[in-house]
Amino acid sequence: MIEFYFATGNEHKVAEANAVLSPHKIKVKKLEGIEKLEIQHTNLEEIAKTALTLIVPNTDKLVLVEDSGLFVHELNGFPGPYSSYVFETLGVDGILKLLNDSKSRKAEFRSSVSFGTKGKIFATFSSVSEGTLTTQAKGDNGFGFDPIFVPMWASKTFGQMDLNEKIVYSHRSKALKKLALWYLNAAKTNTLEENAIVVSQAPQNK
Ligand code: ITT
Repeated sequence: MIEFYFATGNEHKVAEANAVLSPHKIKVKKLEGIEKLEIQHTNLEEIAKTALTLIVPNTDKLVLVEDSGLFVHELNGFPGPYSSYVFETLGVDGILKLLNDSKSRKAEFRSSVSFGTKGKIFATFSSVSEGTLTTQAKGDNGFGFDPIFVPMWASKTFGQMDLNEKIVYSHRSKALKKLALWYLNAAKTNTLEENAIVVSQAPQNK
């Protein structure tokens, strides 16, 4: 079993990553002892990469960082990269109120996963899950905006799905699958570092 370490404070993300990556013989553990710092930016990839940049100089573990958000079409993409803060302040009900009179209830979840180790960022993958927002919260599973999001081709919210159903549709599972397929191939062909971005170098002995 290969071990990846997920730098996150969100246990749901770790559980989702394990559900997606265990068929690929990858075990995901929460990275302990190194703080994850999140910059403000409009681009999720930049947020994930920058968070990883601050972690990889201090570890020899294979680390992944994920940044995600809910982008509501009628609200011009709000809350997007600010989803975590908006969930804490306005919550699910706040988003439903903002959408009260809207014609469109289209929304999408986006996810960016950045991966690296030992002062290098190896790769970053992004994915989207398109769907619609309900008029009321349904289901207690998952976290965040799960109770109001129905992914395209489904008839219930993420909040009404168990984890194995959610990962059929979720933005995070799609990005993690890209990571797994890339990693397994790159490890086999010895090309993990082919496009690596070096963020810190080991001190040189003089
Ligand atoms: P870490 O930063 O510690 O990884 P977090 O939960 O704060 O955990 P983000 O900064 O990526 O994660 O914030 C994403 C927010 O977007 C999250 O708090 C939810 O409100 C929402 N979100 C993202 N993915 C979601 C999902 O799969 N289901 C429900 N809400 C989600």
